[in-house]
Amino acid sequence: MATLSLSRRVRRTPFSDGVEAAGVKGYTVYNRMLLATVFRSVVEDYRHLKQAVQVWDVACERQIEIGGPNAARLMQMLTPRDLRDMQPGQCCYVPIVDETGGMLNDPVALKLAEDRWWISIADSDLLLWVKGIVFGFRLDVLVDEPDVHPLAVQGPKADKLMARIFGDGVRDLRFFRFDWFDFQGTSMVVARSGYSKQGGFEIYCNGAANGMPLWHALMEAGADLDVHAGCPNLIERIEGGLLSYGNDMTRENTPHEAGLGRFCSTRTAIGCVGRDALLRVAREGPVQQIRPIAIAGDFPPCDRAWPLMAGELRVGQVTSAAASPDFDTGAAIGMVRMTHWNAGTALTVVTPDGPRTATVQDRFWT
Ligand code: THG
Repeated sequence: MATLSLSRRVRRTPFSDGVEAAGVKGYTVYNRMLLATVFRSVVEDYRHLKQAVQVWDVACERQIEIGGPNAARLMQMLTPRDLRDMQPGQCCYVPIVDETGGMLNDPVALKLAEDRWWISIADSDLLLWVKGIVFGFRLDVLVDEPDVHPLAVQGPKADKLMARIFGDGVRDLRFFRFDWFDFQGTSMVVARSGYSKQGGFEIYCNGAANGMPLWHALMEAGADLDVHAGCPNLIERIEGGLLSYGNDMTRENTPHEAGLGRFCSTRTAIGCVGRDALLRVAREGPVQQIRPIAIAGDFPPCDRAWPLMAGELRVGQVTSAAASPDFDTGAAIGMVRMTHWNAGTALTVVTPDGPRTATVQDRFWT
């Protein structure tokens, strides 16, 4: 395979030196920034993630800071999730939709204060949409990218490692809650969250200059815990049903199609720009939806949508797939039309290496 040429348009992160020194073997580009995809091998990384602790450079989860008197109003314009009960110190997974109800992003929102929020974005230029809304509605807020860089600490030994750096207080954090903790004199947000089902934290590293000191501190403190550099793991995230924006859903899909209806409360999300469109689709129900799919036999890496067929009829597509060692199956995420989305339905997925049997599952593999 050819290599991907780097340039200034593909940004390094404050942790890139550490990622390179740890022997990164593959990258993708996410929000125009480097994101590692493999260190030892995807399978070795997967096994290690499930039994030890990893430090992930996820600085590509760029932050959008929204500050000012209209901050809460703006946030509710962006998402069909009802944010009225959200408290400072809480994280929320929030589908972001346009005026047609199409998904623009699926970030984690952090409420720092009534008038100050961060949006920790997936891979799309959400900043431009937010700035357009602010200008068009003449909102009284400032929008920018703060000097804040997420570093995830994931795996069963994450609590132990994090307590050594930030103190036992981190152990008391509940899922999707955050608080401020000191690192070498700088206060940083630490949340119990992250893009794996193995448990762990995300440190919102305050100041790029603190990036490598934080990286080294975690690596040194975790030596006896077998800490290793890692990254979001393809196999583990598919097993767990964690969606990837741009792969598993795009602007063509509503949150309901993406299976994110449980994060929408469209009726009470007053002010959401996609509210009318979503009220319509929520009443009718989606005609296609994300499903876990088991694929029999081997298959190549999934770098494009693979058609899902019922005989001659195209009834959906597979958008993420990987062989699962622990569940001894091909694990995949697909979008399936309602006529064929019931668990147990046997379909054919057309991979570049040929057709394979694909069976709709009733749940993901966790
Ligand atoms: N953490 C932070 N920012 C992010 C991601 C992250 N931005 C980009 C991307 N990931 C956004 N997508 C997701 C997808 C899933 C989850 C978080 C961000 C997630 N989902 C849990 C689940 O589905 O089990 C829990 C959701 C809930 O119950 O609220 O964690 O990972 N900072």
